Amino acid sequence: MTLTSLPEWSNLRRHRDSFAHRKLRDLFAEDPQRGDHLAAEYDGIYLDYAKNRITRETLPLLVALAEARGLRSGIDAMFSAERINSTEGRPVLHTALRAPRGASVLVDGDNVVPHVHEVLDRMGAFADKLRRGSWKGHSGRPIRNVVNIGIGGSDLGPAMAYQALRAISDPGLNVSFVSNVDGHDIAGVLDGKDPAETLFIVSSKTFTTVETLTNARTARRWLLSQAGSPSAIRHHFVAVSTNTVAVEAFGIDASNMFEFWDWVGGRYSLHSAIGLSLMVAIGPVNFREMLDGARSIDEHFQTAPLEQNLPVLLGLLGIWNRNFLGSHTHAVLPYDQRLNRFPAYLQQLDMESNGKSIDRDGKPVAIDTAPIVWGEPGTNGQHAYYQMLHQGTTPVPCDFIGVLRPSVDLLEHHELLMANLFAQAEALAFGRTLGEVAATDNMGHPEHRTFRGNRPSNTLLIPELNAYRLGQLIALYEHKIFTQGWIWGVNSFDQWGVELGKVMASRIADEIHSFDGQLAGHDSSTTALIARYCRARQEGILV
Ligand code: G6Q
Repeated sequence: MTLTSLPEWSNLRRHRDSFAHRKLRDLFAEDPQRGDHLAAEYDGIYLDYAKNRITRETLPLLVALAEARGLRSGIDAMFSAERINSTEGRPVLHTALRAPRGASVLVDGDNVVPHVHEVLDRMGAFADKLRRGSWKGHSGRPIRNVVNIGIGGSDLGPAMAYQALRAISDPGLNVSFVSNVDGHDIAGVLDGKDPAETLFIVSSKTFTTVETLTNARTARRWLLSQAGSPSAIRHHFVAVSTNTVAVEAFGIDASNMFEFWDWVGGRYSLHSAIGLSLMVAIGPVNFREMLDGARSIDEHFQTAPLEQNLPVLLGLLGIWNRNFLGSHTHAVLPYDQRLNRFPAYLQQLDMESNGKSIDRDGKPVAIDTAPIVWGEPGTNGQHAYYQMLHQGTTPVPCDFIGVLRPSVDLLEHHELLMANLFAQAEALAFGRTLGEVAATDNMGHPEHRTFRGNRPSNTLLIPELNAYRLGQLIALYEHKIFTQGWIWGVNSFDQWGVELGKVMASRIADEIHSFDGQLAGHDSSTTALIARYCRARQEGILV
């Protein structure tokens, strides 16, 4: 049966229509305990979802939909290594990356957990050596700069987590990330660094990604321009990949390679060796705490009843907002500057996973799938796009994320920060009526100073931001996305749109390279653009 022909789907539509005229204001007024009832908590994470446009009847109906779509068996299928990534014929096992030593997850009869821990141990030994200063560069000096070269899933996770956990990072090591093929990226990172003290971690699952290989070749030339002999490479380059042959072909010794596996999707790979740069920064103990945090949510996702299951709740509320209330976008608003890359990280995780319009059976989907995910840390966004959140024509469901205890001793700042978070969620939900405006001021133009309210949000509160809590947050959203993808019936674990992008530019790059005034085979707009660029190049306008 298709999703929209399920009785559970129709029940939800009827339910929506039954209270469409009631606003969040009314719902709160009718149910004074709403804030306590529409909330859930697990292992320190508190989720308030009372400011969604739901009643107490909504959740059971959403859970019934999840059950009708076999969410429970989908979760079991993922954890037990069934090949749920059907278009690539692979299991989906980022959860095995945080399984404890001694656990068993079988892929083709082979327990992958010992391999996971073997690589984690090698990563730990390497990270310790770097952090102690006993890994030396070609001239015998210790490494002070670590540069991760990778893109997409091989960049966003470690870069986001490094920002989040800088407070516990080794101050003696300068960790940077290069992703863009735009030379300004690597040039900016290399500027002022000494090759003799710099180590590159080339992170690429496939080791064929043109951006990463181009940056890695530039880094190699930069090193060799000082070091001279290619024998220096082994002191300054390590690789993280599934592709040993390509790593060796690049000139990196297999003993300097940290492996992961094709059952780890790029955007789900932070907890694999792709997290090596992060582990170097925060140390192996903290890295394992991040895995522990993620495992805590994995266990919760597997075992908690659906109506108390945090990732399931987030997923179901997302479906409610997307499919029943027609929201096109979803804002992630961390009220914590350390999480400033978290929205970008989630953007990939969510939009690359569920940005699909063909279902698992190869048929076009009949519903909207992934919303546009975006966001910025508060309070900065308040002085920019929140205007539209409050008074624009398109309601945007928001996730506010707050951290109870900051890691800097500036209480005045933190209290203002948290006050702003609470105030924004409240203002979005309740708005401000004409009567309220008139009662509080008479500055004129009262109609411009009213706010319709009724704008939904979740608020997540975590006790502090450390490696464990970050691991929890990551797994929470990973499983939220799984929940939605499973119910929508899409494969959340392939990315053919990304693959397309990887091959599209190469033909034009060749044409630019051998441009002789003639271009064939493109539309008139593309031809004019390429020709304009090539002429600028010929005229020496480009440096
Ligand atoms: C992630 C995507 C994509 C990928 C990058 C880098 O799920 O597949 O973002 O991570 O394209 O790929 P490589 O790691 O193979 O270089």
